[in-house]
This record gives sequence, C-alpha cells and structure tokens, in this order.
Amino acid sequence: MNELDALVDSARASFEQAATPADLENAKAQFLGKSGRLTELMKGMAALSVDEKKTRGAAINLAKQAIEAALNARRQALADAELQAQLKAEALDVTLPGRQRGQGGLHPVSLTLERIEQIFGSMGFDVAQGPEIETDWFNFTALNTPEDHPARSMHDTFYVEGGSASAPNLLRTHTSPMQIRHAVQHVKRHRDRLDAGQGMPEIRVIAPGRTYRVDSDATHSPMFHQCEGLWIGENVSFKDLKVVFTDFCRTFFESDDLVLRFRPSFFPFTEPSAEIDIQFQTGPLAGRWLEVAGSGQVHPHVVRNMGLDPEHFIGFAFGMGPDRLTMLRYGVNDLRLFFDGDIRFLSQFQ
Ligand code: 2NM
Repeated sequence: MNELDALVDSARASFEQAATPADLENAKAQFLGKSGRLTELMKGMAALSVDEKKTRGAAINLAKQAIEAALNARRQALADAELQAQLKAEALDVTLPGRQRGQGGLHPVSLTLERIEQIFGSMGFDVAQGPEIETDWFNFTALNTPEDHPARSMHDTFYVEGGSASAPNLLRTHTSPMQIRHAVQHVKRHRDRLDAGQGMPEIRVIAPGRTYRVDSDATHSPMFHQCEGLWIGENVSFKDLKVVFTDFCRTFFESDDLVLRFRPSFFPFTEPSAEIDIQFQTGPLAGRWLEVAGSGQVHPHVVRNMGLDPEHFIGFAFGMGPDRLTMLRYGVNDLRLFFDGDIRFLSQFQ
C-alpha cells in the first residue's frame, strides 16, 4: 500500500473512532489542518519538478477528496446519531391517558337545594334569597315570636353589631324572615290591584339558605341550612299543604309509596301547627317515622305583618332542613361530615 492510501486509511480509522462532533473536528485537524499530515505532504511538493508536481499533486488531491468524503460521511453519521438520541429521549407515548385537572362538583347539600328548588319550581313557587344578618323585627317580631321566647336568648342565637340596644341584629335563625320580606315586596307590587278590590296573584315562594343557631353536636351545626315555604292566597287550605308537601316528599325521595303523618305541634308563627313525619315502605329506613319538617297555617298576626288583611288572606307555611334531607337521601349519619370539607367524603357525591 502506498503512502497516500495508508494516509487515507488512517484518516478513515481516526474519523471512525471519533465519538462526538468535537472529537471528529480534532481528528480532522490532524489530517487537513494547517499542520495536518496531508497539508505537510503538499508543502513537501515545493521541491519537485513540474512534471512530478503534476502527478504527485493529482494523487494528493485524490487522497484529500477521499479524506474529505470520509469526514463528511462521519459528520453526517454523528449528526444522525445525535438526532436519533434526542428523538428517543423526547419520545411521547401518545397512547398514555391525558393528564386532567381534578373535576369539582356541587356539595351534597347544594345538590339537595337544587332539587328542592326544581321540585317546588315545577309547582309554581318562586325562590327568594336574602340577608343572613337580620333585624330583630324580621327574624322574631314579625313572626309573632314573643319577647320571652327562648330563641331570643343569647344562649340560642348569635347576635352581631348593629340594630338597637334592646333589639340587636343577629344571624338569622331560620329563613322565614325572608318570607316576610318577599311577601311585603309582593304586596307592595300589587298594591294598586288590592286597593281596587281586584285581588292579587297568590304568594308562592320558598326561601332556601344558611341559618345559624348556638348549637353543635353530631346532629346540630352552628351553621345549617333551611328551606321554608309559603303559600298565601284567598282560599289556600291545610289540604293544599298536605297535597304539596306529600308530592314534594315523594318526588324528592323518588318513592311513590312514601307515607306522611301530620302531627299536631306548636310554632309562634302558625296556628294550627304540625310536625311532618315521613315513613318509607321499602329500603333501609322502611317502617320508621322520620321527622322532616314543621308546618302550619300562617298566624293572622304574621299575615298582617306581610301587609295583608288576615280576614281575606290565608295560607300555610313549612320549614325543613336540607342538611337532614341530604342525610336521609344518601344515608349519612353524621351531620358534621358535610361541613368538615374532607374531599374523600365530598367526592362520593359526584
Ligand atoms: C316552620 C314551621 C312552621 C314558617 C312560617 C313562615 C312565615 F313566614 F309564613 F311566617 N315561614 N316559615 C314555618 C312554619 C316554618 O319551620 C319549622
């Protein structure tokens, strides 16, 4: 093998050994650089005759081309390898499931409130919402609650700043004050018709929302929910209450054979009054009487406080606890689970 072929072989071997582009450029310098081996050979031609230069030059040129070809081939190979490594490192598995944000959902009690609103809405009831901080008038006095009623004591009710010294503002203990507010607005809106003796559209409304009492154990939370209902017209009777509430319970619990019992009771704002108990005929709670609401015919004093003449207007009201309804519907036995905010509990209702 002549000297030039040996040089080309040596260059090829050296390029082949280069593992990185930087190695390769170093190897190149050894052959094609300023003082590289091929460059040295070319310098050596100066002493040759013109004819010798021709043949020697052509041979060196061929060798140079072969070395450059080997260099470029190796450059390409290293670039390909680098690209392959990068592609492999950044590989995407398009068959993996997508990463999702955890999906939120409504609180079980909110689900119940939506259900209640939907059912009563289908029976023509409006939904009234209003302040959680109430005046003594709307929370107690307008509702015929006497001065010495235990609900008015510091022991049972959260009082807040505002109002008068003898009648401070408070966190509402029920949503009935909202019924009074709604009724007063309704009467104002229809004042002209009333004064002209033309009657008035019936008041049909529910008031769902947060309420507060000084009470805390497995079945009582200082904040709890209430939904009160009111239907006032010129000829609304206890029979209507029975029909409406029976229909509501059967729809809410999806149980057509559910039985109701109206048990005589007392509330300052209704007379007569009744507790409403339900009994399932099937399922885990079958056979037991379960208290779900209070109710009654709205007291004449309360009708008057709505701005109506109790001689002409009559109706019924009821109040129920959406928290308890939620416990019954889902079989939850501790009220506090609803307010602890434990996602493991709450996510079961989605
Ligand atoms: C109850 C029981 C009985 C009630 C009364 C009224 C209003 F505004 F008409 F006076 N709203 N809700 C009522 C009646 C609430 O809860 C146990």
